[in-house]
Amino acid sequence: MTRVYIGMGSNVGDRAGHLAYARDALAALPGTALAAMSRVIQTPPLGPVEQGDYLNAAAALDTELEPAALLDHLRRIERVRGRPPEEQRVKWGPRTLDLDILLYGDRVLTTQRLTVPHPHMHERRFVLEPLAEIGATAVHPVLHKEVGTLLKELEEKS
Ligand code: A4P
Ligand code: MG
Repeated sequence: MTRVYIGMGSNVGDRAGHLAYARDALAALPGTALAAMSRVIQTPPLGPVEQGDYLNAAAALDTELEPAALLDHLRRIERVRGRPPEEQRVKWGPRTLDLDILLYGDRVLTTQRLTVPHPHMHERRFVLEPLAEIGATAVHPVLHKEVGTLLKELEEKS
C-alpha cells in the first residue's frame, strides 16, 4: 500500500458535481481506499487562457495500483466527465475535470507519461492549500520539505 495524493480541478459545467464524482470514482478503484478528502475551494484561474474560476480539492488514497495503472484510471475518470481527448485540449485551458498525481509515496518518477512529484505543485496555492489540509506532514521527496512548509513558504513569497 502506498499513500498517494491526487489534485483535482474543474472550471467547466457542474464543477462540484465533477469533483464529487471523482472522489467516489477514486474510492471505488481496485486495491484502493480513500483515506481523506479536503474541502473544495474556489480559486482564480492560473494561466494564459481567459477562463472561469476553478474549484480545487485534494484526495489522499492508499493504493496497491502502480503509478502507470493509476494514471490510466485518472484519464478514464476524466473522460467519463466529458473531458476531450488529449490532442484536442488547450494547454492550461478550461477543463471539466483534471486529476493529477501530486505525490506517490516517496517515489520520484520521470517517464514520458508521468512526472511525480507534480512539477508545479510547490508553486501553486490552489494545489498546496487543499493538500495541506489532508497531508501537511507529507514530505516532498525532491525538495525534502513537508507540504505544510511549502505552503507557508509560498504564502510568505506573495
Ligand atoms: N502527466 C505527467 N505527470 C503527471 C502527473 N503527475 N499527474 C502527463 C497526472 N498527469 C501527469 O495532462 C497532460 C499529461 O500530463 C497527461 O497525459 C499525463 O501523461 P493534462 O492534464 O491533460 O494537461 P494539462 O492539465 O492541460 O497541462 P498541465 O501542464 O498538466 O496543466 P496543469 O499543471 O494540470 O494545470 N488554475 C486554477 N486556479 N486551478 C487549477 O486547477 N489547473 C491548470 C492546469 C491551469 N490553471 C489552473 C488549474
Ligand atoms: Mg493536468
